[in-house]
Amino acid sequence: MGEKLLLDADKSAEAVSSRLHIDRREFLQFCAATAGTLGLPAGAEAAIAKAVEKAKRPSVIWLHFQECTGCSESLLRAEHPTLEKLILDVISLDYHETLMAAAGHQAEKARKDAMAANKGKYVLVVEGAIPTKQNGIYCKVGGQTAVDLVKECAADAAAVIAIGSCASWGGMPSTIPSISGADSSPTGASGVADILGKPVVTIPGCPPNPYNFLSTVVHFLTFGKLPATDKLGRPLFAYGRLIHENCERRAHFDAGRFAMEFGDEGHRKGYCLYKLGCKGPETYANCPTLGFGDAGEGNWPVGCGHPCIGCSEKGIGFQKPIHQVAKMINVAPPLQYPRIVEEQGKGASFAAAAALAAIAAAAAGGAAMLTRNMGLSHKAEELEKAQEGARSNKTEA
Ligand code: FSX
Ligand code: SF4
Ligand code: F3S
Repeated sequence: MGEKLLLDADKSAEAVSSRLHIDRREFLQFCAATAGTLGLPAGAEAAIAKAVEKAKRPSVIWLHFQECTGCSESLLRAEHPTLEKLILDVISLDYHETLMAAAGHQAEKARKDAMAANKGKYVLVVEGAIPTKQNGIYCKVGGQTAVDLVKECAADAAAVIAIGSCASWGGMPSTIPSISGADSSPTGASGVADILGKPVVTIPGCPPNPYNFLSTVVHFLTFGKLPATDKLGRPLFAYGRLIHENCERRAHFDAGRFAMEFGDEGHRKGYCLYKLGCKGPETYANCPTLGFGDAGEGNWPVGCGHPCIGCSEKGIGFQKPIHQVAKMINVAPPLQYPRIVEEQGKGASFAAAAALAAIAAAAAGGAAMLTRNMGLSHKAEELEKAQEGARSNKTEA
């Protein structure tokens, strides 16, 4: 960052830290992390710091429909104090059924007042799916159906954000029961875009990563518009890549080392979970790079040893059986990884193995390489054992 930008960021941090009672350094770290998550160039943290300092807190109306409130919980339960402070102080949360003190008519009045006072300027956040069957009677708030409420609140909103898979595309409540003749969920649970008939920004995940929501809001504050999205309304900074592309177990996948059962040797050694039904190869999300709950790297489903169930992906999460293997889409073999069959420091050198893997992958072509590796779990282990044996024979000799 240039000296002027550094100074600017520092000034903003000073102001924000006294306003929100958070540590200056922590705030600057937050700005840098958000800029990184958004994929912004160096120096953007200064713009973010300034926006948080100066921007008038936008009014936010937050609706809850068919859901478990996990989206709100994940925002509020994050370990990092900055998160809850920022989310509650940077925006003006004027209506949120589970967080507001008001109830009944008072709460409804707060929503209507905020909407009238900020007409055309407020942000509407929707959490939960919207039931459509039988005129939407399965979810009512203050006597109004979810369908009517979301339409009313969206009419004068500056932006609509669907948080969580339920609001994005129906999520768990939209699961079609496996009974003959069923072609929709019992309540006809739908996503916000389907109800409004226009695209909205979606932050899918069950629950979604709170930092993806926060970064979207910060983008709105800093640039006055929502971030670029794909055709499903998902911000590209968070959902532009497959989980499989950034997974820390990817080297095992490429080397054909898979956990075959929960608790087997491969599982305990942290091998790839593809054969246990991991949906990372067909799920777009930044879970491996962001992690969850501020608990450090590796704290995400696959990092903890559970296959990704594709909770953020329409047609995969809650729909495709957990044990079913993923469809391989858009897989590029990572040239930067070494084969992991050889141990580092023994046999082939790390760099040599990496070079060999790169040449082999490039020569064989991604698809061929992947197909070849797919059944290698056991062969790789046999090969490893044979090499281990050869090495110990050599040492003994
Ligand atoms: Fe729950 Fe939210 Fe899942 Fe849905 O997150 S965590 S059921 S996405 O709407 O509350
Ligand atoms: Fe990671 Fe799953 Fe891909 Fe294996 S299949 S590399 S565990 S995302
Ligand atoms: Fe969900 Fe898979 Fe991420 S299960 S949280 S999309 S790793």
